[in-house]
Amino acid sequence: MMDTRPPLAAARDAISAARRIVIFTGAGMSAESGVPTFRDALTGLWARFSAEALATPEAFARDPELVWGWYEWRRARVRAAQPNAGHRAIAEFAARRAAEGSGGVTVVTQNVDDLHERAGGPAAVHLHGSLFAPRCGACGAPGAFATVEPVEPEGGRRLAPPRCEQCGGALRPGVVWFGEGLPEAAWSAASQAMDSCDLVLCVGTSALVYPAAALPEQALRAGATLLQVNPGHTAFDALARFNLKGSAATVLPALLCGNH
Ligand code: BV8
Ligand code: ZN
Repeated sequence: MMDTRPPLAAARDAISAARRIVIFTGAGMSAESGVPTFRDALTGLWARFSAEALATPEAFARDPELVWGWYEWRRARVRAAQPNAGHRAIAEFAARRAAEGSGGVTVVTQNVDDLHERAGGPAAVHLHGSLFAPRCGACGAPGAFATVEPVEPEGGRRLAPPRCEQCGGALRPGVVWFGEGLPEAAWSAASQAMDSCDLVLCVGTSALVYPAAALPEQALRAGATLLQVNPGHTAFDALARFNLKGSAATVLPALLCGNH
């Protein structure tokens, strides 16, 4: 029987009927906060590189100052950014469901920013690490940033990574680089959430990077409904029961909090 309801209304009904929801986010979630996505061309010092080329252990080994400078530039952009209406809608929605006891909401993100947390939402499962958790590249000991936060020039700069207090090795960003395995704890938490959810809401991801992109497919195989919010086309278009073609900060408040 043809579903004649407008997609937003039908999607809202599917969400209210769902018991356990996973919200799976990518770079598009933070785009309206001024954080560039991976599809956006790099600028300044890094204009001649692709993000995929810089976010590798090989690039860091070859030129640690170039790569550390890039991450410090990105961290400065995130510190200067604010959660957008999409992040806030997720936080409000999760709090309301918890208060009503109408089922859990798990946020699983590919993003290395802290905007989900700063929006007051549930701590997200960070599949690809964080810009705020440096560690020693040699002994793995957690590292710390300079107490006085440096001002990063707009176009970026080369910056020597700080030294590890334990072994003197160079600190590296606490992110997962291409060719590196994902943190075990985050992967198993995300995998369990996908297996036990009845709806997965994918927001702002191109679904190109694996193994993260395989997670919503895993939820589908476990019988969940897939709902997508993305202004563009992605590999999830064909898998989604509802495709809401719009931005995170405009669609999520209407979808999750009924503010339209
Ligand atoms: C590994 C942290 C082995 C670093 C990141 C299978 C098939 C093909 C390739 C592979 C495969 N398996 C592995 C690979 C290789 C590789 C990979 O997937 N390559 C891709 C490029 C083809 N994967 C890996 O290397 C992984 N590791 O396989 O290791 C191994 C295994 C065990 C033990 C040892 C080794 C590691 C992958 C993780 C890499 N790290 N980030 C950093 O941030 O610097 S990935 C990084 O890129 C992000 O975290 C994110 O995951 C990805 C970017 O994707 P999105 O988030 O989706 O963002 P994108 O910019 O692409 O798209 C934005 C979307 O938003 C668009 O759709 C757009 O339309 C939309 N949008 C825009 N504006 C808005 C919006 N939506 C809503 N609102 C808006 N306003
Ligand atoms: Zn060390």
